[in-house]
Amino acid sequence: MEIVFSSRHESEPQAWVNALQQALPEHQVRAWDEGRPSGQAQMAVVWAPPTALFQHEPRLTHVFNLGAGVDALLPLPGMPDDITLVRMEDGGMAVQMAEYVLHYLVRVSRDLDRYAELQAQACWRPLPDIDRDAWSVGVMGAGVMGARVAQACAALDYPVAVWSRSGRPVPGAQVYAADQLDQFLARTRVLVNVLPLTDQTQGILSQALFDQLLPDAYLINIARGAHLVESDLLASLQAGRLRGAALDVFAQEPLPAHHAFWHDRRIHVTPHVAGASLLSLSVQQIADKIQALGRGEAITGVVDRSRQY
Ligand code: NDP
Ligand code: OXD
Repeated sequence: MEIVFSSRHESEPQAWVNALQQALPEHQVRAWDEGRPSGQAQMAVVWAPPTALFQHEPRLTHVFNLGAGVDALLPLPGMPDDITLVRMEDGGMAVQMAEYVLHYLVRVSRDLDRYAELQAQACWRPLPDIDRDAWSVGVMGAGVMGARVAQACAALDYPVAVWSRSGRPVPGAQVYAADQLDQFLARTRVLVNVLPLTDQTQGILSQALFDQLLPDAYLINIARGAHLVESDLLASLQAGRLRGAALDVFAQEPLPAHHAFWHDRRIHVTPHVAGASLLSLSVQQIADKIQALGRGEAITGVVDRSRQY
């Protein structure tokens, strides 16, 4: 079987091709070349592939996405409905997402930015002790990423709740189902978004939602930029409704140099790096799934196109 690799974001695609080939010696793996398509590929491993892939490779049955989110893949024109889309499940990302959230949670709840300011003035001034109960964390999304994030926060004794479509349980966290969003928000001070981007979740991080959080709230968005209504975040910060935000994802990436987020001291910006899929773990996962399919077994991580995740 021929397997093609196509990633617009990968600086070293050959490293992925080599690793996939090593893990799947019984198949032929090659970097997809728009100028020289074979038309014989049955499976593709991709991140933001060109639409020409689907025009020139009509035998594709499975597409493996190198990321967890398939929001950029689903709308690609020309992708046949009968291709099975398989997303990355963890691939080393979940622990990085948990680290990212813990970093900003601890930073805000332990006044670490204020200590940095005090150091600049050579000022030795202990601030009040943490009241951990006042730092309730609410995680939107209880999937692979959300569950790991919630458990990491719970392990540091922060009060944690998760909100998801089905109300899926997460050990150590209070669980809220889709119709309990109001109750979830009313007990949340640090809001973490790890939802997939779908028609239902686009623009969910809005002023109306921020207004329901506990006072002096903080936002951590590590899912997708289009979840956030950017002007509502700025208005909520201005109104003192939110105290700050850590943002890893943006409506436009790279974030334009003139964007207000770069220059607002209450906002921490990172360039979509909260969780990167790691080569060895990702390749092993994809190879295991391709081998399972070869044995006629079912695999996990298949995208439900009607739900868009
Ligand atoms: P999963 O599919 O494992 O989990 C998604 C969760 O969101 C599930 O709990 C699901 O509910 C819930 N959900 C989906 N739609 C809704 C809705 N309308 N209302 C309430 N809950 C909903 O995804 P992952 O955890 O693997 O990844 C989540 C997202 O994180 C990705 O889609 C991607 O956008 C982002 N991401 C960002 C990265 C970065 O570097 N910044 C890295 C990796 C991921 P249910 O459990 O009921 O299905
Ligand atoms: C992903 C991402 O969805 O890296 O995996 O954003």
